[in-house]
Parts: sequence; structure tokens; C-alpha cells
Amino acid sequence: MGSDGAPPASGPRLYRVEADLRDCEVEGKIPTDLNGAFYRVGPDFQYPMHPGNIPFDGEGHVGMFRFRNGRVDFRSRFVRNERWLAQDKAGRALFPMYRNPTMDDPSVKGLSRSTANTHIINHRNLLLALKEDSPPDALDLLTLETVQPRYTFDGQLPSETFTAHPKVDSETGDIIAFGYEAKGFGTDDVSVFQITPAGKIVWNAWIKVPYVGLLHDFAVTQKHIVFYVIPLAFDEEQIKRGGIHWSWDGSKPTYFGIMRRGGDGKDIRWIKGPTRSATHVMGAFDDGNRVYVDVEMSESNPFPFMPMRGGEAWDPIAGASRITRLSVDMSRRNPREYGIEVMYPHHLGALPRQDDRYNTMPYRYGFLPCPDPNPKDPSKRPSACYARFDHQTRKTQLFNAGPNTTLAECCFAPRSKDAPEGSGYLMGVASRLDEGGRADLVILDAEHIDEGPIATVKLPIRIAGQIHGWWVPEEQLPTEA
Ligand code: V55
Ligand code: FE
Repeated sequence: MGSDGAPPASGPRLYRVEADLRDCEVEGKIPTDLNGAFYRVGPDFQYPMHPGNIPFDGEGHVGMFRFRNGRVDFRSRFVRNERWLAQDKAGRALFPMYRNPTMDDPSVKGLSRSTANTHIINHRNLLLALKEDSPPDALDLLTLETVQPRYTFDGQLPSETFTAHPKVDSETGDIIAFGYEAKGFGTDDVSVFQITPAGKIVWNAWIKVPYVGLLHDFAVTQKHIVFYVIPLAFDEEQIKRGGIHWSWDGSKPTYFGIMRRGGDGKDIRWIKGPTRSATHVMGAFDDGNRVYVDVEMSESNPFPFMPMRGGEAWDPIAGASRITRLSVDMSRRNPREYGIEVMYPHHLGALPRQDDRYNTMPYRYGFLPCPDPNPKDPSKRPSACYARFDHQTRKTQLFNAGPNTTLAECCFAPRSKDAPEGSGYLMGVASRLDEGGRADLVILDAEHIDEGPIATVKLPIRIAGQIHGWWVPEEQLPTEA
């Protein structure tokens, strides 16, 4: 997870502050063509973290920056799903270990284990809060009240789970999504499906993975679907010992799996590759017979809190990721390997984004939070930056958030529905460590991020940490007075 929202070094173990702020203070000027809402979600523990548990298991806390005519309101709420409500009633944690149901309190049998803490998207008139081990929870887009916990698309959801990284088809607006461990805990079944904007599931295929690993994100192009199986693998022994779901098994290869969209999944080709980690996709596209998938890639376990299966120490250098272009020549009947090209060797970072209107298409611009690649004073901790990459020229632009600040993932908002790629705003939450983690939402011109913020929304408080965020333009929000 991003290191934003850092708690102070001392004080209570929990934060949990739900907020409502009208007409927030702004430095600079909110552009009048920025209308809609920026949603974000991240883990915020409801009860103190159980020993041995990890930050990825905190309860989902959703934040909304609502932009209207140059003004902005902020609201945040916990997702009041089955888990949160049961724990609230009991007054204690009932799901003490990340994705380990053997540790659950017996009273919660049959309830959804979802924390809903990873990603958030709008669908029809709902906001779906996502955790990849469970179905979504549906919230009201404006009040952030949980209106339909365990949302199954009116019973159509073919999988027991739903990814945190659905994609939106650039042509149809359909959602392409999948569930892994789709037939239950630890199963090697993956269900892939397509949902229309009206909420009808119009395509579903089933595949099996070579081994059960963290299948956090995937890539969708106009013709293909690509999975990437990494050695953060299901660890049955560790689970029996009361530990978390995954450990890093450095003896395992990666598998790059490609299938055609619209088929039955039997055509999937698994291509073996070197031991690597890749958790997030920046963008993916077809070009002739080649399929390209741009990911954040590291040589080993990127998460210090995920155990190493061999007991070795976590390695921060091998765990650092870079934007890396993977590609496969699909004109060969049996591709034996996939291409690996590190695109920007000097920029280390995770949580890449693009202009999401290009989810399935050739794209030119990508964005990434990264430490300053050229710090002026190398003896100090490098400042947090956002980088903007132009894949056509391979040139980069940098926004530097200044000292003692962390930056959450950024999110792109187009200037208008039909604006050219990358024309619009890039926003993200900066946490000021010298001010107890107080939050600023920084708004940049996405074509000139090096010019600094156009506007900064100054919150008076720290807000919950963020994993991912999502922009919803005004025309996709319900009308309100
Ligand atoms: C990620 C985050 C998760 C998780 C699995 O960034 C992978 C990746 C916040 O939870 O459960
Ligand atoms: Fe993610």
C-alpha cells in the first residue's frame, strides 16, 4: 500500500475518523471544468490489528472529494458491510487474520469476509467497494451509505470473488472483470466475465491457473485478456499455523497467460517466465500480432509484510519495482517466452495509472508515484513525486511534493468526455508528516505536472490511507439539489 496517511509515532492505535466537510478551503482555484467526484478507499482498522496480521486487512474506509462549480466538499465513511456490522455489534475483531477463515470467530460463519478496502468503481447508480476475496459492497454514490452489501449483480455473479481491478472497455463501456479462487478458498479456478453498463453479464469463461498466486490485477486489450501469476503463493501450511494467505516462494516461476476475449477460455496459453513480481498494470494494448502489457515489476517480493517462504530477510532492492513492458508475439502458435523491457529504469514506484478511457487501447501517457529520481541532497530521504511518462518520446515530467510528505496513488480526470488523451487533471492526496499527517488533495494540470498545483484542497485533518482511487465525472453521478 502507499505510505500515505501515516499515523503519528505515538498515540492511539486506531484512527477511524469519519468526516463531513462542506466547501473545503482551497489554495489556488478549482478549475470550473472539473465537476464530478474523486473517490478513494483504503484500510482503516476498526479494532486493533491482531499480532501477525498485515496492513492489507484493515476495514475499508471510503473518501469522496465532490467537485461542483469551483467548490469541493469532502466526506468519508466506513463500508458498513457484513464484516463491519458484525464486529460493531460484538465490539471486537471477529476476522483477525488476512484471508485466513480458519482464524475467524465461529459467530461469523457464512458472512462475507470482505474488508472492501482496495478499490472503488462506479457502476450504474452505485459505488462498488472492492476486495478481491469477496463480492463487491455497493454504496450510495453521494451519501456513501452502504446500500447493498455483498453485491452479486442481481445474482448473476458467476464467481465467489470479484477482482479489485476491473477494466472498462474503451469502445463499449462494458466492465471486464474476473474472480480468482472463484470456486472457493484456495481453488485454482478463475472466472472471467463482461458486464454491460446496464448491469447484464454478457460473457463468462472459466480457466485454471498453473498455481494459486496473488492474481491482483490483469490486462484487457481489444482482443485479449492477460493474467500474470506471481510467486506470492497460497500457503496452506502458513494458514494452518494461523498466518496470512500468501508467502513469497522464490522457487516458483511466473506465468503469463493469454486468452482471446469472447471465447470459452480453452485457448489460454501459459508462458513461463523468470521469478518476478508484478502487481499492477499501467496499460495494455494489441499492436498487430503483438500484445503489450505495461506493469510495475520487481525481482522479488514487493511487500515487506508478506512473509518469505524460505525464511530469508525481505530485500528492499529486489522488492523495488519499475515500469516494465511485457510483450508476446501471438503469431507464433506456441510462444515460449515473453519479452521484458524496463521502460524507465530510474523511476522506482508502484501504483501506476493511465487515462482510464484507454484501458484496452494503445496509449501514450502513464503516471506513477515515485521517490525523486534526482534528489538534490542524496543524504536525505528523497521527496515524494508524481512522474508523467510519455511512452512515445520516453520523456518524463516530475511533480515534487516537497519534504516530509507522502503521496498516495494519483488519478486522472479528463477535461471533458472527448478531451484528447491525457488532457485534464491529475490529483492525489499528499500527507504532511510535519503536521500529524494532515491531508492536502493536490490538483495538477496533467499535461504540465512540473508546473506545480493549480489548486490544493486543504483538509484540516489526517484522512484514512489509500490503496486506489477513481474519478467519476458529473454526468455519471445522480443529480442532486
Ligand atoms: C494488494 C492490496 C490488497 C490485497 C492484495 O496492492 C493485493 C495490492 C489492500 O489489499 O489484499
Ligand atoms: Fe491494486
